[in-house]
Amino acid sequence: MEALTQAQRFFFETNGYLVIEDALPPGELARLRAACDEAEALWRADPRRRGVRRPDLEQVIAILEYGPLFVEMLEHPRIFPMIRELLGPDVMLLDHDYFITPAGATIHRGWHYDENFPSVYHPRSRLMVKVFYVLQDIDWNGGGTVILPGSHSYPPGQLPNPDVPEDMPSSVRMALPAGAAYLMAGRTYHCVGNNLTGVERRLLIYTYGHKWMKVWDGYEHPAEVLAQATTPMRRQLLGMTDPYGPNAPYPEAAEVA
Ligand SMILES: O=C(O)CCC(=O)C(=O)O
Repeated sequence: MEALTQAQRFFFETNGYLVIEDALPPGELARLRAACDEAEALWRADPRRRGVRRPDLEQVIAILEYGPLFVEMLEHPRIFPMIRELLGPDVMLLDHDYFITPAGATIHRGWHYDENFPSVYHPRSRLMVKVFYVLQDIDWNGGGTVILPGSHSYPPGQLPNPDVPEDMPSSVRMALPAGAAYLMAGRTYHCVGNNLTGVERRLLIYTYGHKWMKVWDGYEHPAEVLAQATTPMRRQLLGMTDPYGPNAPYPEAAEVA
């Protein structure tokens, strides 16, 4: 059975992103928020922990290191099959973060591609897909990601970078309820929105690529995370398999000996 409906597939291929409104049921969302609160408290208590600490962005780098639930999220039963279908069976994790946009944060000329390799222009290939899990309601002015639909099929270097993110013509705002998720292609032009509310915005972000790519610098997995690779797919996702060897079967419940 295919993970994406035909309508979802067409939408993603045409627009370079896709919203899944009810990705996390209430119980799962509550567990995830509790785990994120715990991670955030640890991170705030110890400035040596890796991250970005700026008035316009707080980023807990390498969220997998903060507990097993974040590792389980790699293979989220609703979302991961969609990602695997979009990227192919050689899917691997590239980076993983917990993002907090502080209340009042404003972003200037922040539009960018995640997949910005000027010497590689293969508009019909897909190197990266990112999933954003929305942990609390995001208001219209609450700093939701601003996305330019269809920009993944433009040649790089041709799009403007307005000072106010929301001024980009034809852009859409990811103002979404808690429990939603959205997928975005690595070549889709996007920006963090201005958070004009009094509420912080919190998101979990996982970026997937292919197993012949390199895990992003700074996200190399420590032994405690690798020890949680209990299935062939997790081993592949964590970069523990031969980049050019056979792909992990999926679905696959078998434990690794
Ligand atoms: O926080 C966001 O809305 C977008 C984050 C972003 O730009 C990125 O992950 O590349």
